[in-house]
Amino acid sequence: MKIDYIQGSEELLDNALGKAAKQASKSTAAIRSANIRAISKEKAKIRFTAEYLYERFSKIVRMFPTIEEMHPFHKELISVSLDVKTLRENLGHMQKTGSLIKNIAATQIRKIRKNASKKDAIAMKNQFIARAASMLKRASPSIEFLRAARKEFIELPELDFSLPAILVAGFPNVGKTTLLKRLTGSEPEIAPYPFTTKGIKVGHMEYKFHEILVIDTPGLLDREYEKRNPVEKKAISALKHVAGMVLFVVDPTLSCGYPLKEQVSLMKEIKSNFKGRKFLVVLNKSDIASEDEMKLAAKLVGSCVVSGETEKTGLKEQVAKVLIGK
Ligand SMILES: Nc1nc2c(ncn2[C@@H]2O[C@H](COP(=O)(O)OP(=O)(O)OP(=O)(O)O)[C@@H](O)[C@H]2O)c(=O)[nH]1
Ligand SMILES: [Mg+2]
Repeated sequence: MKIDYIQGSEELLDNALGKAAKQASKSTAAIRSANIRAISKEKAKIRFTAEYLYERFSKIVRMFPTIEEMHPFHKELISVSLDVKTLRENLGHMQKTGSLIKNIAATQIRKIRKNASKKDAIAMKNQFIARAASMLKRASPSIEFLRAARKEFIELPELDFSLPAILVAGFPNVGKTTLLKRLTGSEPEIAPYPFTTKGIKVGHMEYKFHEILVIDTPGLLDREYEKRNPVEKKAISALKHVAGMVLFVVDPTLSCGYPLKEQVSLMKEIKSNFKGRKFLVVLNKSDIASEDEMKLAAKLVGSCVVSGETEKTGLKEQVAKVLIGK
């Protein structure tokens, strides 16, 4: 989702003042009388500063989508990462601040029009800037909230829900993202620590002229929904809202840092919670797993495919066959 960069409050004021000063000089340059020109310039500075700020604030409000109109999947991803009520309140605060600044500007300009001297006009403008600055300072926490919220919105995955999809799930650090890379050739972030993937990442895989989505999800621990962190909750949202096959990744070695028993327990839970889905288990890291580790894992998970750094088992074909059925 596209949302333009949002300036911080200080940057916003600096830009507003800079732009307004330029516009004010330009718009009053033709006035002959030096005194009238100077007074008009102060009025113009007030007007252009207020217009700039009002326009920016309104734009911020317009850029955020209406939560109610979003796809349920996106809606849920947003509500696990931020408080939607606070988002609404902060957007309301933006709109109000913009209008208030505009009103203060109108009052100050009216005062200058009542036969103010050049000195008075400068004082009125300074008063306006001081009030606008203090309002921006007060709006600063809202602006910061919205800057952080923007990051969550732009990270929302763009999905074509009509395409067949593979959801890659499993414990943290078991190699889910590596598998996305193996299946799609994309270059996602992979690292030897848990919770590297913090959002839903999508890759595309082609198989016999079928376009297939491969959706990488953050790692899940074997625990109840209420105890899960927001990053885990995003994975659950994907499983809930994307009607695809589940590719459950198991690390039979201990290199991920989580016992096989817990991984198998999570596997069973996901299988029973998302019944009716095609389900395939991948035993990953076969290149470093011992024969015993592979045997034990295979016994505990039942039917599965094998993957690893040096594995040439036609993983893509095996996975696609389960999904497409040919
Ligand atoms: N030897 C070996 N290492 C692997 C394999 N797959 C992944 N790894 C390593 O395991 C670590 C975790 O890999 P990721 O792909 O980031 O794992 P993930 O499941 O996406 O992790 P999170 O996003 O944190 O949940 C990295 O150091 C990878 O290089 C494999 O088949 N063999
Ligand atoms: Mg990952």
